[in-house]
Amino acid sequence: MDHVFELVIGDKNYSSWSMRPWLLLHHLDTPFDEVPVRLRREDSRQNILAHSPSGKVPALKWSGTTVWDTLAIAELLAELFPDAELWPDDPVQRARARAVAAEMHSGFASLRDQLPMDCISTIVCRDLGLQTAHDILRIVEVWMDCLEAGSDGGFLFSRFGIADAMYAPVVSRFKTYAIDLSDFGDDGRCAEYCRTVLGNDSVKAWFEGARLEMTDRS
Ligand SMILES: N[C@@H](CCC(=O)N[C@@H](CS)C(=O)NCC(=O)O)C(=O)O
Repeated sequence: MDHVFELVIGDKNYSSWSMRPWLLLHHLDTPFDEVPVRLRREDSRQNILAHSPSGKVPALKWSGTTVWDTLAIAELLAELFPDAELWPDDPVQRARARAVAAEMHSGFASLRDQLPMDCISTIVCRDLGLQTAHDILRIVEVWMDCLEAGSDGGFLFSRFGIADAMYAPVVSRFKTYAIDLSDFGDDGRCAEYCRTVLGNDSVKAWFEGARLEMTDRS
C-alpha cells in the first residue's frame, strides 16, 4: 500500500527533533512532503499550531491524522515498514534498542541545552558543565555497550534504525562542538560510529538541506 506522508519540520540547521523522523523517512526511500516552519520567530508557535496540536515539531500527517511526537512517529514508521527493521528483529535487541532510544527521548537535557544543534557550524565550547559532561559520559557508555554487542553493520544495532536516528543529532553536536570522545572513555568505537553516522546518505542529505537553507537566508 502506498502511503501519503507530510512531515512538518523546523529549521534543518537547528531542529534536532525534526531531523530524526526525516532521517527515517529518507532512509525508507518513501516519498513524503516536507512542510517547513521557521522556529525562533514571533509567529513560530502560531505557525506550528496550524499543523501540530502540541505546538511542537515534528508532526507527521498520515491517513487523516496527525502524529506529533518523534518517538510516536518512529513507532508508526516501524509498524508501516516492517521489512526495514527500524527496530531490530530479535526481541532482546529490540527491547534494548527501545531503551536506548527512549533514554535519548527523555534524557540528556543538559547536553541539549548547552550544546544546541547547529549542523553547519563549528563552535568552540571551552567550559562544558558538569551535567553536560555526565550526559556525554553516559552516551559514550550506551554507544560502547551497543557497539560491543556485535554491531557488525557499524550502527548501534547493526543496520541503520530508530536508535541511530535518535542519536544522529547528538553526533551532529559532537561534530559542531568538536567534542573529543576519548576524554569521556571512548576507546575509538564511538568516534568510528560518529564517522559512520556522518557518512550515512540520509544524514548527508539533511546536512545539505541545512546548508542550503542557511545559504538562502544569508
Ligand atoms: N517531545 C517532542 C519534542 C519536540 C520539540 O521540542 N520540538 C522543538 C523543535 S526541535 C519545538 O517544536 N519547539 C517549539 C518552538 O521552537 O517554537 C518530540 O519528541 O517530538
